[in-house]
Amino acid sequence: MTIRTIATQPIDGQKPGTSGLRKKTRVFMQSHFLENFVQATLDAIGGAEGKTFVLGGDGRYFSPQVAQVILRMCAANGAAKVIVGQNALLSTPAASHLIRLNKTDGGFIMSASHNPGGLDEDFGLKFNMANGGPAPESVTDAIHQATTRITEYRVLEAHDVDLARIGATRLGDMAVEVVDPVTDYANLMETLFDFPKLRDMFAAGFRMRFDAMCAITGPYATEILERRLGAHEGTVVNGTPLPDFGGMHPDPNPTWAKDLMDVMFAADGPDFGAASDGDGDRNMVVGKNTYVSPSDSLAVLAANAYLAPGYRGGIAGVARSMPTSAAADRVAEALGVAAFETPTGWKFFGNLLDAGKVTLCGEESFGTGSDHVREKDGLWAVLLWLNVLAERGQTVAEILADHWAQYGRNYYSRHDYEALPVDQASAMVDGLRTRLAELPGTEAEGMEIAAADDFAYTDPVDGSVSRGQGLRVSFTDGSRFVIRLSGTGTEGATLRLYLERYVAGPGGLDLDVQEALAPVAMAAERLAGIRGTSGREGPDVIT
Ligand code: VG1
Ligand code: CO
Repeated sequence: MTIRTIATQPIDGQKPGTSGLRKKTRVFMQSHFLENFVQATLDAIGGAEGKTFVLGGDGRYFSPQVAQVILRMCAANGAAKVIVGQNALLSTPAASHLIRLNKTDGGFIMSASHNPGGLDEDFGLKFNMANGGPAPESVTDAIHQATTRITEYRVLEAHDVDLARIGATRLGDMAVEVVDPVTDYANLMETLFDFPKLRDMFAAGFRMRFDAMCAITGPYATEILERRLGAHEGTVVNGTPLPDFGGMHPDPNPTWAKDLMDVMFAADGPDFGAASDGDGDRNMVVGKNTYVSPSDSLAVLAANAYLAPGYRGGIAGVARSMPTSAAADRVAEALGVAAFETPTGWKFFGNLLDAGKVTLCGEESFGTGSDHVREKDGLWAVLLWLNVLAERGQTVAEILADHWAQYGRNYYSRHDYEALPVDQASAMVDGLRTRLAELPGTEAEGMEIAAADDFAYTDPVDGSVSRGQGLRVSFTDGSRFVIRLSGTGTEGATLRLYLERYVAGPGGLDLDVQEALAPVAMAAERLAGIRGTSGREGPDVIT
């Protein structure tokens, strides 16, 4: 087998966003596009010589071809070994676990996560480090730099590796090990949660619906919920991963997982419902007639984690992304543990987790996780909820009500304005940014502005600084809104408006969420003019 060195030129637009490089699939299919990015990644991490990597993804369209290219390029760049999920499948948390379990040098995850898949939809590629977590900004910046200077890439001329067959094989001088994508992950879950207790709960008639949205968690959820925990066959729906996710948008929120919402709010709905996203790192949790906002979910899990065997000793601290509600902070305060506020994106949690400063992390975007891996983990969150339900013997609604009675309630919602013209969206954000300094002390919708800034984060572990992470405006009554542009979209710009209002209780804990937040939304409109400028009547997606 010959190693070929192919001459190439830099291709524009290879800057990784919030979570890896995401583009329209056809863009990834352009000549040299994928190869340039893979070579730039390998160069940016100091080469592949002698290294071991993990490879897998959510099975979306184009993944089988991409997996073969990555294998051939790793071989040509001198890698010692690549561990691949069977059929190139691995959920993002399972990939993170395999990287750590096998003490590898990192891994490639082929996914655009919650973005739709298919020839006319999205593809994505992300590199994770030896700790199992997404490459930090220093590395993604280095990758981007390398893409702007690239002149050649190396690839082995070889036949495709048979990724359907589990076992060891070789590609040139490189070892390839094809592994079952589910087993190691499922075993990890057994160490964290009380499986016998959960089995008893299901045996006693507890009913659940898990919507895998035709994405990667299907096989994981089927193995864990139905086989290992004895939930009824059919508990997992849309359980077969499809290259185009069956035409669905694999984003677990009330809009895109509407089927699940309908079932959970029907008269004879199950006790518990959940959904996860394309690559299995997100979760939506729903009780009978009860939607749990991701910010509340993080807070409830932080308060109750000690009920699960893996967290019996308590948690070291909690971290949340800046736009996530402060509900988790109140729990941290009550527990006497540290609370951290990071920029959006899981890569910012890695250092805190590695340093043992936090045990639980979460984002308002349906992401929750712990120090068991270095990614958010959809099924993990579902299992922790199940463990809490089993221990407390309460419904989801009762647990939420108790939580708010104890800590007060952070009403929370995110309004997304999608596919805006890029210039228009940037102008709105820039316009507000230039006025931030003059806002404190002024009023909007009868509320006084207490503070306004552009969030910057100094990593407490390595001192690195990340600026421009979202505009936040807070009011003297504790309400606030945040505005930032999405870093995962592939078309136009998506503007996210995050709204929050705190009510201490005991009264006012059962308001309609959008009504409770209406004044904050109006203040945001007054200051940022999103509807006025875009001409939109309202957000495209409300979560
Ligand atoms: C979004 C979410 C963010 C999340 C990221 C990746 O980013 O807001 O919280 O970490 O997606 O999630 P953005 O830049 O579009 O707001 V996943 O599950 O799509 O990898
Ligand atoms: Co995801």
